[in-house]
Amino acid sequence: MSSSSVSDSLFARALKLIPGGVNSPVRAFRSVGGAPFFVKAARGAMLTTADDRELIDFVCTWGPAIHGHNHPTIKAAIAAALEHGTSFGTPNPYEVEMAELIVKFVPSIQKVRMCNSGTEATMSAIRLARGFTRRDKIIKFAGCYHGHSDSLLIKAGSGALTHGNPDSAGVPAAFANETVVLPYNDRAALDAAFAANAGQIACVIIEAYCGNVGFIMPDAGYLQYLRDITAKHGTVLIFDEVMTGFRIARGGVQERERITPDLTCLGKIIGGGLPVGAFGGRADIMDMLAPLGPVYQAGTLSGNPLAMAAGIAGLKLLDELNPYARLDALGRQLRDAVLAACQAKGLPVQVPQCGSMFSIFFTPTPVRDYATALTGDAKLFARFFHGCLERGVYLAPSAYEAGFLSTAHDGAALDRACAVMTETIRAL
Ligand code: KE4
Repeated sequence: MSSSSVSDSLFARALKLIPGGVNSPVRAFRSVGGAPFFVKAARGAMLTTADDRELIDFVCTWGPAIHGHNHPTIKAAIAAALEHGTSFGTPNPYEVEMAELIVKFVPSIQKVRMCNSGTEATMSAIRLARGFTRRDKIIKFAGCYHGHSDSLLIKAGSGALTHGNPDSAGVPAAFANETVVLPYNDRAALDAAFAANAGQIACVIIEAYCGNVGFIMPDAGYLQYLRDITAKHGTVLIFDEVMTGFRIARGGVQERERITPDLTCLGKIIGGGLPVGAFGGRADIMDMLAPLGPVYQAGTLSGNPLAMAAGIAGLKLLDELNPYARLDALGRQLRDAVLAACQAKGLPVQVPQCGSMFSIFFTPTPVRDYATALTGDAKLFARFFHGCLERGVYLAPSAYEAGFLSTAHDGAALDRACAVMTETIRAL
C-alpha cells in the first residue's frame, strides 16, 4: 500500500487515542508486522479497505460471518427491528425466539441466558459452575482462549498467545492459583489433575475443537474421556463453542462428536455480526442463576433486539440452507491447494481443517496441542500472510488463529484465493 494511504492516516490518528490503535489486540498485526489496514465496507467474501482495495476475507470478523458479510437477509432483519427501536431494557419477543432456536439446535441446552460477548458467556458459566458445585478450582487447557476474564487469562491463546503474553498482567495470583492449566489431548494429565485436586474442581472449560492456537482437533476418544472423568468427579463440563457453535455443525462440535456437555458457551454467529454471547445447559445448573438462584449475572444490553433479530435471521438461514457439507468441500479445496503448493516446494506444512475452519502451520510436526503448535515457523507465516495480503487475500494476522470460510466463498472467490496462496507459497 502507498505510504500515504488512508489506512495509514487513520492508524496514525487511532494511535494517539486508542491503545495500540486498535480496540482488540489481535487486530494490530503485531505478530506479522506492518500496520493494520482499515475496512470501510464488507459484502459476501469481500472486504473493501479505506483505500478501496478489495480483499478476499478468511477472518470473517473472527467467525460470525458464516453467511458472508452484510447478507441481505440479516441486513433486512436488522432494518425491520430498527423500525421499532434499538433497546428496551425489558424482555422482548426476539429473546424468546432466540432461546427457542438455540434449544432446538443444541439439545444439551435446556435453558439459556443471553449476554453481550463470548467473554461474558464463559466468565458467567464458570461462576455458575462454581456456585453449583461450591468448588473453586477450574481446569482449562494451554492455548485455549475463552475471552479475557481473570480466571481464564492463564496460558491463553489467540491475542494473548500472539503477543507472547499468555498470562496477562493484572490477574491476582490468588485468581491464577484457582486455575489449573493442562495440555490439550493429554489423558494422563487429566487423571493427575483430578487426583491432585480431588473434590475441588468446579468445572473444566474446553474449546472442544481449538480455534485460538491455530485450529486443532481432539485425538479420537479424548472428548469422551473428558466427559467420563468430569461426570465421575461431579465436575461441570463446559464446552466453549463461541467459535464452533453453529459453524462446525448445526449443533456445533457436540453434535459432530456426540458428546453432551453440562454447559455450553456461545457467541459470534448467534449475533449475526452484532455484539452477543450466550451460555446454557442443564436446567438444574441454569436455575442457580439470579433471579431464581444465588449466582448473580446481568447485562444492560443482554438480549438486545437488534442483535437477536440478526442472530435469529442467521440461524434460520443455516437451518434452511444446511450448508455444512458445502462448507467442508470448500475447506478441503483450500486445504488441498495449500498442501499441494507446499509439497511442490518441499515446504513442511500442516493444514488441519474441518468444515469451514482451518489453519496453516509451517512445521513437519503434526500439531495436536500448544507445544506442537509452537513448532510452526511464525516468521515464515508472517511472510506468507503479507504475500497473500499483497495479492488480495486476507488471512488472520497471526499464526495462532483459525481461518474461516463462509457460504459466500464458493466459486470464483475460493478459486482466486487458492491461486493466490499457491503463488505466494511458490514465492516464499
Ligand atoms: P469475545 O469476548 O471476543 O466475544 O469472545 C471471547 C471468545 C471466547 N471463546 C472463544 C472460543 C473465542 O474464540 C473467543 C474470541 N475469539 C477471538 C478470535 N480468536 C476474538 C478476536 C479478538 O479477540 O479480537
